[in-house]
Amino acid sequence: MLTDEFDPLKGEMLCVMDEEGIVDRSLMPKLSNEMLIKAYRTMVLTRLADDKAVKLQRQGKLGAYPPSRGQEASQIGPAMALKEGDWLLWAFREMGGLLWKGIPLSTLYLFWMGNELGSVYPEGSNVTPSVVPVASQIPHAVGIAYASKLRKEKIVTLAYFGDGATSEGEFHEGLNFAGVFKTPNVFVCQNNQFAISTRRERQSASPTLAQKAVSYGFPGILVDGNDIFAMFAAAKEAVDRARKGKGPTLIESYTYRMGDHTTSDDWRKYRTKEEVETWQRKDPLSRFAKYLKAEGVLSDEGEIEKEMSKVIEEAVAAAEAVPAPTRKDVFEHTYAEMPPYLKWQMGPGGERQ
Ligand SMILES: Cc1ncc(C[n+]2csc(CCOP(=O)(O)OP(=O)(O)O)c2C)c(N)n1
Repeated sequence: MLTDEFDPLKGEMLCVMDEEGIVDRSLMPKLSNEMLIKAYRTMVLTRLADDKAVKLQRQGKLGAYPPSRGQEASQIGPAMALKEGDWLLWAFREMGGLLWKGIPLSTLYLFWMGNELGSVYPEGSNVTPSVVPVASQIPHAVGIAYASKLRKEKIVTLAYFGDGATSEGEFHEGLNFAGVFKTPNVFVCQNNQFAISTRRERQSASPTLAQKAVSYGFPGILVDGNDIFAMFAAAKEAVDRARKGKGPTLIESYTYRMGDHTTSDDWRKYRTKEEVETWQRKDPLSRFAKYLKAEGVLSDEGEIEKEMSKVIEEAVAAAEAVPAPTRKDVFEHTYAEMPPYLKWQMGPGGERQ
């Protein structure tokens, strides 16, 4: 088991492929060429769609947007380990995981445009809407997993959250419950080194975040989050463990947010250009492309980029074609059945302030 081989208490980190190439071939997970290309295409789509979202925000077409540049492997690797029917919960910076799960890009753009229809996902996708209150998705994920356990369903629930989320009560409450009731959860803590401008070192005195799992009584593993293979391998093991009824796992993805916290932030105020450049050299996308080309799985990355740019233009056009939100939407999308006091507040045509 990888969780036995890599001890977070000793600071050991799982890495299959770094920026130089393969570190340890014996750790390479089994993935078909078809899966590899799908993963690469999703990574390219995420990178370009994320850049586009920042541009759209600058043009006044989106509200605030949290860029995910640099975290693509950290998100897509774990999502690749899920099966249809498994649940995925996210915060707000996980575009890659959602695209892998089949959420249309146009829906994600709609969400950032402030349209409630941007939280309506295809039936059966088993993805919950974005939650901005930090860590609030963790108890939800544990609740969903506990329910599936009680119903004896073989479903796994994966939740992403950031390093900042580990300082919230919900993190402790959720993981404590998960440990006691052995819920089928996979917790993916994306340690991108920052909670807005607060550095990881100011978040917790624990040398690693993965080791926090020890106190909850289940395995934790520290993983190179810019390595798609390591992220997939750790998540696959965790998903299999959860599906077999052996309980949860905490994965700390050691990565870096290359861009701003959101489009309202300016990273230059709290970190140096040199630091960012150091991490740019560890880029998960160029690492993966280099490997795929060396293995002869990828020949023309330019062609994929062109194709994905077209997908993005179509998604923007589709999102922009949806009528602008009205004030009524706030009322209509909150409950399956609107309670009387909300009906009163909304007024017959949604006109009451
Ligand atoms: C309960 C709560 N407190 C504060 C905020 C303001 N806030 C938004 S994002 C963020 C930082 C979150 O950091 P982290 O969990 O590491 O995720 P990241 O943004 O790095 O993806 C904060 C403090 C919030 N949304 N919710």
